Amino acid sequence: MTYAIIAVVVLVVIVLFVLLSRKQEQGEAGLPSRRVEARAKSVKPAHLTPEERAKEAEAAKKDTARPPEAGGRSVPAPRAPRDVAAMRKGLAKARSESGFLGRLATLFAGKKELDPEIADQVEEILLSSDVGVATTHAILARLREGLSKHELSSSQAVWDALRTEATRILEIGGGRIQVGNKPTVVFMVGVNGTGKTTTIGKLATKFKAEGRSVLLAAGDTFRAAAVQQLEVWGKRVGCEVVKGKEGADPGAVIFDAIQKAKQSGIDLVLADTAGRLQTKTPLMDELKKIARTMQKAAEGAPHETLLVLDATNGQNATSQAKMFQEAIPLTGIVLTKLDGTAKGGVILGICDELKIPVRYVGLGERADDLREFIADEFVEALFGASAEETVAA
Ligand SMILES: Nc1nc2c(ncn2[C@@H]2O[C@H](COP(=O)(O)OP(=O)(O)OP(=O)(O)O)[C@@H](O)[C@H]2O)c(=O)[nH]1
Ligand SMILES: [Mg+2]
Repeated sequence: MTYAIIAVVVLVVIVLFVLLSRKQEQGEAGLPSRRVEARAKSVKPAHLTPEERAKEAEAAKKDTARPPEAGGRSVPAPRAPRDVAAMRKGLAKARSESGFLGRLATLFAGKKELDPEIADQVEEILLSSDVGVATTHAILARLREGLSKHELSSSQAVWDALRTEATRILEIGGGRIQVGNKPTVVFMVGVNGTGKTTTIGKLATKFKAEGRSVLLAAGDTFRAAAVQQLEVWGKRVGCEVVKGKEGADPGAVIFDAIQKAKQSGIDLVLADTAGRLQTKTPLMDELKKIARTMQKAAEGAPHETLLVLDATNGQNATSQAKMFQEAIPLTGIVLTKLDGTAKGGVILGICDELKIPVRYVGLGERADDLREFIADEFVEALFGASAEETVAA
């Protein structure tokens, strides 16, 4: 009898022990957010080398864009995505006092109470920064809604809302060319002077540095200078340039280039085209014809059709994008000369209205002034505080 009681007690203790340990496991599993939070807290901001810090400090001197302070509280800068410093330096004009972001920052700086007219003032800045009417109104509708519901009660909240909107608009894909096919054929199009040939040189530099073989096709056969410009890049980067006689059929030149690339096992063909034709053929018809010839040379070619737009053209760049999009299927945009404009809002309008992803942005004339477009990095470079500002805050 005594043994039976002891056996029952031991059994009860074992069952209780098993039940308790299970509950504990469930309890831990039920707190994922706390664990994520703890992990997030332990993530340190990306470490900057002394060189990068010096660069940031230099850029920050001319720089006025920074998140405002909410009621005197300094706001920690979000974790920096990779190499924001270089992007920020290229966007210095947009962040300057008279620039797109600089003007927005000035509007909010040091304000504890929000002016009821703030939405109108934001609207004026967005419109005059080439964001475009439709996109400005879409952003403003959300902002006004938040303000009327008192969800956006501080300048920091409005700033954050604007930043979130920018990220939402820009996160439609984009980023680098995928070199899947051999050869991957990239067709560069755009009106004259936007930076097609320069971008080809920059792209060739980038891909050669990654160990890819690159061939350049001189599809702008209408000007001898255009071929020479490409040859200079070819020499500099160390890749072959396939060209025809002046006035030759651009499609035929690009066809030859693709054939050559196939025979030599080249990874990437970058095909240049004219932005303005000296013949009677309209530009869009000529480009459609070249694309058809490319298809005959390699299956699926062109694998990328990149429209090169000059950011300093403002709203004209948006009209060009619409025009090209109607004529040929575009796979992405390269937005050049962002370093040369204080506006820079055109990128928001294009992504929002046309939904064409941005693959690269041009931030200068040098070979390494082409940056792969990453929405997070771009938004951080525009809206985020630089290292110096964060230290000062
Ligand atoms: N500041 C700055 N200048 C650039 C950028 N990209 C190109 N450029 C300059 O813009 C000018 C025109 O560039 P090109 O590459 O010749 O333009 P394109 O589209 O080939 O012109 P066409 O052949 O006439 O159609 C050159 O002086 C380039 O150095 C950039 O991102 N920033
Ligand atoms: Mg050119």
